[in-house]
Amino acid sequence: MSIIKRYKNNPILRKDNVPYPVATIHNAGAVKFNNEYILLFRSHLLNGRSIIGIAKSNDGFNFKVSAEPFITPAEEGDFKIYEEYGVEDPRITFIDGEYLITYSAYSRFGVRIVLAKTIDFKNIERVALITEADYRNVVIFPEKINGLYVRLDRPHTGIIPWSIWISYSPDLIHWGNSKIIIMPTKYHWDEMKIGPGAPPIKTDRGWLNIYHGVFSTMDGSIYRLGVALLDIKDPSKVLGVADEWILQPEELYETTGYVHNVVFTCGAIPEVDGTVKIYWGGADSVICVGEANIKELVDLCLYKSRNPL
Ligand code: BMA
Repeated sequence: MSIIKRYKNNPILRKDNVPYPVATIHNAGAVKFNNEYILLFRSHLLNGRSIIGIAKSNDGFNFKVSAEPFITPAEEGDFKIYEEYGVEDPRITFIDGEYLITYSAYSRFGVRIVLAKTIDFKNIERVALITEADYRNVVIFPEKINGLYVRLDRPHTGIIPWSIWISYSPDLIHWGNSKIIIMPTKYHWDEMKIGPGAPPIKTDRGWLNIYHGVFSTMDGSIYRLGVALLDIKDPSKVLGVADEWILQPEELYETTGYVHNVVFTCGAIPEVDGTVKIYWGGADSVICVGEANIKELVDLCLYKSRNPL
């Protein structure tokens, strides 16, 4: 049996549930806000560029998409030239009374990460571009550690294979002291590239990091999900990386769509009963949810692990 239990009514959102014209709905950041579950998701427009929409739910399974998109490319100011080709793959972290949103901004100058903030999921304020080109998959930890903000990211450069790094910041704007923490493993399900998925989840045995890994085949790439556990006080210390994936494309809505054979996560919500709801995009076309037991994910990292580097 799979370690992630797919929700019986997957996919929970399809493009037909979006009240404006889109080709896809997928890759959602997720958070609880005032007893509601919020998803910020990526949609391709009918010109192939992406925007970010918002959906709300009382139970984490049945979502309603709001009438208007939540983030569309900036039309003026400093962000405009870096968002020209679209905005993608948002992650959400609640810290210091604010919801931080990190998303990919695409332009002719490459892909950069924008940090935005909201307190009400109605208005957003763009704060800064917090990477140069080329970075993706920035997830911010939900607590400061040793007085600093901490993030995981994935540089997107000529140096391969693309790996997961950690960086620190006193103010969320200036980041440094970067270290590589997890690298793809040769001849393994994640051998081509990996990247952080959901913002890390605090457990009593470490920070749980749900990430994606990619394997290249003659039929294109396969995106799967894996897990790693990082030390609570020093998250640059990897306590374990599970050798086995936790989710792979199997259902028709994951194997067929805008990009086939993709499960990709940007958000997961831990619950008080020790489970976690993991949200993923299926085939870059639909949004799915599944539940896992946090202890089982942690055990997989600790007792069935492979080398991080
Ligand atoms: C990555 C990103 C994701 C996407 C994935 C699979 O590079 O573009 O948004 O889900 O590819 O197509």
